[in-house]
Amino acid sequence: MLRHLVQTALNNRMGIIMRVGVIMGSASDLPVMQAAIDTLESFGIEVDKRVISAHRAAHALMEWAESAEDRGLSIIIAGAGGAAHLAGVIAGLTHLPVIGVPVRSKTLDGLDSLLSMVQMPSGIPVATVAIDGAKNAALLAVSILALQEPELREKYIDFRRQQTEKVLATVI
Ligand code: AIR
Repeated sequence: MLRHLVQTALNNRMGIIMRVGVIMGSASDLPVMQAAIDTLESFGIEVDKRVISAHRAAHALMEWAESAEDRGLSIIIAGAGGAAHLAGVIAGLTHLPVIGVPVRSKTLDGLDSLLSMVQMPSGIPVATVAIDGAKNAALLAVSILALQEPELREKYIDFRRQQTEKVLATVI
């Protein structure tokens, strides 16, 4: 937490404000979506967190998505379960990149979430990750932002290197 605050303060001092929106359809999605929040924050990225249901609060969602760029967001990560239209609706309302996280559902184990999110019609993309793949959603956002930010690029490459080293150091 402290590391994140220091990193964000440093970024802000350097005029670099990287802000990603993490939105979910219900507070019940938070245990899954927390991995996206934690991962983004570990890279010093500011997170704008919200719970807005595409079905229960459609008008509020429209307002949130349409003002996303003006509020400084550059990428949106949207997690929802069941009839998971959240990411697709947001993608239809903004030109910002949208990454969808299908959240595992009780009845169909998340297959419903996955299919309703991944099967977008041509012209409106949602980059859908695996069921409950919130961490990968954040890493994808980091790698996109890293294209423009050399320091973030170094950090991301370092993260990948450490991960590889850890795998290769595994003794069985
Ligand atoms: N949901 C909420 N509004 C529209 C959808 N698809 C999803 C939430 C959550 C699931 O419904 O994203 O994954 C169950 O929500 P709740 O609030 O009943 O726990």
